[in-house]
Amino acid sequence: MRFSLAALALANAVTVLAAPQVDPGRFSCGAPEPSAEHVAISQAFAKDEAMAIANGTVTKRAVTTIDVYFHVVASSTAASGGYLSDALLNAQLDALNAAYAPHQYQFVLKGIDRTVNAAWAVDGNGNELTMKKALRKGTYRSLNVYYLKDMGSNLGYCYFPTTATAGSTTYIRDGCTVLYSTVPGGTLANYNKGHTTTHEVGHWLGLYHTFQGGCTGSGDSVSDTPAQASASSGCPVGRDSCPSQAGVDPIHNYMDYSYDTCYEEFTPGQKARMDSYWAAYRAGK
Ligand SMILES: [Ca+2]
Ligand SMILES: [Zn+2]
Repeated sequence: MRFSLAALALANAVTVLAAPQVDPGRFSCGAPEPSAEHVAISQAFAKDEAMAIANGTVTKRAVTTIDVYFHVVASSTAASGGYLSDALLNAQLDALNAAYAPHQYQFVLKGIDRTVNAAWAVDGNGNELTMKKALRKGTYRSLNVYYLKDMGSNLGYCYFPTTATAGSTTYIRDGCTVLYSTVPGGTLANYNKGHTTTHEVGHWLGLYHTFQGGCTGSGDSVSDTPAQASASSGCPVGRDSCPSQAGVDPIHNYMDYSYDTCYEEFTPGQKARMDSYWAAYRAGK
């Protein structure tokens, strides 16, 4: 992860003063570093998933349908203020569905709302919970995505599934915050095919970055994503940042940091992990 939660808060505190622009050459995700406890849960899932494969007892799932609420939080009603149109948001939904359809996840758009609030439209200045208290819809199995005008140096962040009591801070905070210009047809070059949202929703479904943990140890706790020393940038075909480990870097994986046009897949192991987290933490909630 590029940012710990504390570092993220600090970076964003600086953002308020300096307002650095996103480096268009670089993807950057602000999802929090998974806790040791969360990694232990992923490791336990990994064991169960491997055993199910070995025993031939993998549960065949029907399509999982996920209700989605898109919240546009803009600084003005101008397109340049982040005021996304229905057409752009529908294109975003299509991109998300195209990425997840091979893994039996379907996203159904339940609502779009738009808020013009210059303070809320800038991430990291202490308004996250207030904004989400006002806007969040559905339950813990519903996906809420907040499209903001200004995310500082990040393109997005999202929270991992965990135990969350309705009404708690953890519950209210749940969801994804994404830079408005990353939607298909958006203005952010190289990252405007909608897959920042695809990447962030991967976190929401329990996935870590493919470069989590670097070359050694349990990495991202998924056995079929090759170990990776650090995030990729662009589309570096053949990159092999852990030469002593099997496989080249998974640069085409949605959980790396590649260009949108370079992203192609989740692995069967990641699909199994999303299913494990969904069943344990979000289904029926
Ligand atoms: Ca791995
Ligand atoms: Zn990420």
